[in-house]
Amino acid sequence: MVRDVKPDAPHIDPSALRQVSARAGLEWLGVAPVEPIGDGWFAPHAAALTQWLDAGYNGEMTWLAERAEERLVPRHLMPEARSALCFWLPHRTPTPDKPDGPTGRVAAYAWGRDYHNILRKSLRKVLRWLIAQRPSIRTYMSIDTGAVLERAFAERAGLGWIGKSAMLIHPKMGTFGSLAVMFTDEPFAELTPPERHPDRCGTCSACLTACPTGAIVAPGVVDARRCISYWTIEHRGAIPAHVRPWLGEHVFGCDICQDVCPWNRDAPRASAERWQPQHAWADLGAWIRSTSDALDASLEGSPLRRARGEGLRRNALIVAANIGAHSLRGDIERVAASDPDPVLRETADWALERLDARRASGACPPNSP
Ligand code: B12
Ligand code: SF4
Ligand code: SF4
Repeated sequence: MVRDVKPDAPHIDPSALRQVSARAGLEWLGVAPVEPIGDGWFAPHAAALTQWLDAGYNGEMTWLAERAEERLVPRHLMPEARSALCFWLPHRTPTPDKPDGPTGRVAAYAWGRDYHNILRKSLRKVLRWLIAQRPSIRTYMSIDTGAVLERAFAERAGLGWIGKSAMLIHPKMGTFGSLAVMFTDEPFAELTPPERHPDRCGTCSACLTACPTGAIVAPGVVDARRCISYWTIEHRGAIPAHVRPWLGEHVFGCDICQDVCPWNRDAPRASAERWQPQHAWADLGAWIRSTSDALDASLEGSPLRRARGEGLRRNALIVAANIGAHSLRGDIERVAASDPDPVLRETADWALERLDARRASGACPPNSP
């Protein structure tokens, strides 16, 4: 039985909620209804998740399957949930110039401070205000890591549509934004648009064509096992040899399907002041020479830490080989000879072989970096 808002509860003013969320630094707020048993508008999203998991597209991200029940039926996560407040935080700043020397490309969401922390702070401000309006209010917050299909709610809340790249596309802000969802037991029906946002991909298929690994296996469906983002961020341990060349120069994440999207062409950039893009380009040599623990510690407060020090150094070794960074040969040899981590030693051996092969094939001129 669905519980209604308590009769003694004062009604929360929806326009005031909008202002509060804007003051908390959240660029857009939309509200989606949470269906009683995860059906209604949510049903095709639930079906898409089931098919996706059945196909094994989650790779080794077993945590997605383990909490599938809550993703599929949001009220299993929070039985009293009536609405999902969906927030959008743009994160793309102007691209800093590529520095000299061997560098790896980092996905835009990780150029500055960890968006999880920024969103958490902002959402807490909204939550404090909600509690002041109705002390009995119940909420559940998901900032990326909750068992919530965030894009599905954001789409229903009118923030945009899910494009063929599987990205949520905001008509003004494009795709370079992070999402957060807060379930509440307040209906906020006034803020819910009557329908989902129309799909505006039209005949475009630029993302499908541009994805270098064919990871977008159908419109809106990404096979993580082919996605550079998965291998460089989520995968632990050795990256299989056949996958290593796929990384190209991508040392953490991948933005190719977003970079080619026409909806990003005129999208406003987030303020560099707020985001301070410090990690757009990774100094491969510095990462390879560092110890894994020291690298990890130096990245406090950055989303790069998700891959851990050893994962970042593994990626750096692969990218160094992919781009033919011969100047790093000595550093790579030191990892191959004496790094305590067997995965890194093996990856370094592979990198040295690949550098040799590139030079032998004439792919790298003698004076390459
Ligand atoms: C697991 C995960 C990944 C995995 C798997 C990617 C994937 N497509 O699922 C990997 C590691 C590969 C990944 C990569 C990236 N991710 Co990610 N990821 C997630 C996470 C944690 C869960 C996503 C999930 O549940 N996937 C399961 C599949 C089934 O869901 P889905 O891909 O969203 O598919 C939906 C639609 O496509 C739709 N759909 C598909 N077919 C059909 C058919 C019909 C009829 C309908 C109605 C719907 C439909 O239904 C699905 C469910 O809604 C979310 C955070 C969250 N809690 O939601 C972030 C999230 C989706 N990622 C995000 C980002 C930024 C990225 C990257 C851009 C990072 C980067 N630069 O490297 C890439 C982009 C890759 C891509 N093109 O999707 C953002 C997306 C923001 C946005 N604007 O959309 C999120 C929301 C994190 C956040 N809080 O901001 N990610
Ligand atoms: S993030 Fe890169 S590898 Fe993954 S789907 Fe997009 S273009 Fe393909
Ligand atoms: S690149 Fe084209 S097809 Fe892909 S998401 Fe953007 S508009 Fe849609």
